[in-house]
Amino acid sequence: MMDHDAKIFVAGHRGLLGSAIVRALRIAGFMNLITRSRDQLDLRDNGAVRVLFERERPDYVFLAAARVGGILANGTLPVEFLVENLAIQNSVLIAACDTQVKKLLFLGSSCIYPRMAPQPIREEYLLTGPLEPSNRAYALAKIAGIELCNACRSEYGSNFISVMPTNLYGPDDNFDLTTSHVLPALLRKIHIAKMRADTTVSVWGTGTPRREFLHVTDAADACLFLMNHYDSAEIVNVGTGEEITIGDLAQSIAEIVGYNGEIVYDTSRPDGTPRKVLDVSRLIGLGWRPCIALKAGIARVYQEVDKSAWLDPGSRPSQQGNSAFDATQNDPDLSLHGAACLPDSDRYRRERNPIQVSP
Ligand code: GFB
Repeated sequence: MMDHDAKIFVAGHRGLLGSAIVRALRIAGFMNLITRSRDQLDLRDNGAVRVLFERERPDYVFLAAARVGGILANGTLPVEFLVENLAIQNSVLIAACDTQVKKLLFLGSSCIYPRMAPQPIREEYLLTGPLEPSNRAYALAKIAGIELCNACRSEYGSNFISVMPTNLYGPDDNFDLTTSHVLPALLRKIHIAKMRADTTVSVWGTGTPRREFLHVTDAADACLFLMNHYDSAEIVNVGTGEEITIGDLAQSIAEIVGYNGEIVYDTSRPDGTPRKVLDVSRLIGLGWRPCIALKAGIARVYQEVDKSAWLDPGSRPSQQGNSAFDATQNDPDLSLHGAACLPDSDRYRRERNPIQVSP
C-alpha cells in the first residue's frame, strides 16, 4: 500500500487518464505528487528523464504518458505512434528501474490483443494472433512496454505492473474531430448537428463494430486500486465487460444531446477491429468494480465540457465544468451500476467536489 506521504510521479498528468489519476490521488490524500508538463520535461529524452528520477527519487510511478489517438490518427501517423511511445516508455521504465522505485504502474491498451481474439478478451490472449492493422504500430509499442516491465522485474527485481484499459472517455478528452476517439467525436458532431438543426449526422464506418467504454474516473480509481493491491507480472484488464455497437452509441448520444435528426453511416471510413470487449474477471476477482454507467457518464461529460468553441471545426476547446444542471438525477436510464454505485456513491460525489489543493 502507498503511504500518504509517499512521493508519486504521474507521467502524463495533463492527459485524459493522467489528470484523472492526479485527481484521484489528491482526493485519496496523496499530496506529495511530482508532475512535469511537456515544456518542462520531454519524456522521450532519456537523459532528462534520468536527471528527474535521480533528483526527485519518486517512490511510486504511474506511467500514463503516451501518444494516443483514434482510428484515423493511428492510421495516418504510425511512425509517431510507434517511435514516441517506445521512447517515452523506454526512458521512464529504465530510469525507474535504475533508481529502484518501489512500484510502477504501466498503462497499455486493449488494442494489444489480436484483432480476432475470442470475446470477451482474456489477458492470456496476448500474442496469440495477428493485430488489428489500423493501430498495429501503437499496439506493438505497448506490447514492448509490457515486455520491458517484465524484463525489469525478472532481471532487476522491479515491482512493475501492467494495466490494459479499455476505450476511455471523460471531460478532459480530445474533442478534435480528426484525431479523437469515437465517443468525444460523436458527442461534438451530434451537438453541432443539433445546434445547426442539421437533418443528418455522419458516423464513420458501418456502425456495427462493438466497443467497450469506461469513464476515466473509474479507470483512475482502478489504477490506484491496482497500485495498492496488485503485484504480479501478469497484465490486468480494466473495463466494464459491457459492449455497445457504434450505431447504438451514436443513438444514445443523440438522446443525451437531444438531437432528433437521422444518423447516416460513411462506409468509406474504416471500422477497425469488429469487436473489442474485455474480460474483467481478474480485476473483479481482486475486489474492484466500475461505478459509472455509460449513459450517465456520457451525460456527465456533456454537462461538464466547455462546448462554446465546438462549432468552429478547427478548435480544441478548453475542458472546464460549466453546468450546474444534473441530467442524471431523475432519469432511470442514466442510473449507475448496482446498489453500491448509486449517484451518491463516494467515488462519484468526491470527484464532483474534489478537495482543493494548490498545484
Ligand atoms: O475510437 P476509435 O477511433 O478507435 O473508433 P478504435 C472506434 C469506432 O468508431 C471505429 C467509429 O469503428 C470508427 O470507424 N467511428 C464512427 C468513429 N464515427 C467516428 C468518428 O467520428 N471518429 C472516430 N474516431 N471514430 C482505438 C485505437 O481503436 O482504440 C487506439 O485506434 C486505442 O490506438 C483505442 O487503442 C483504445 O476503438 O477502433
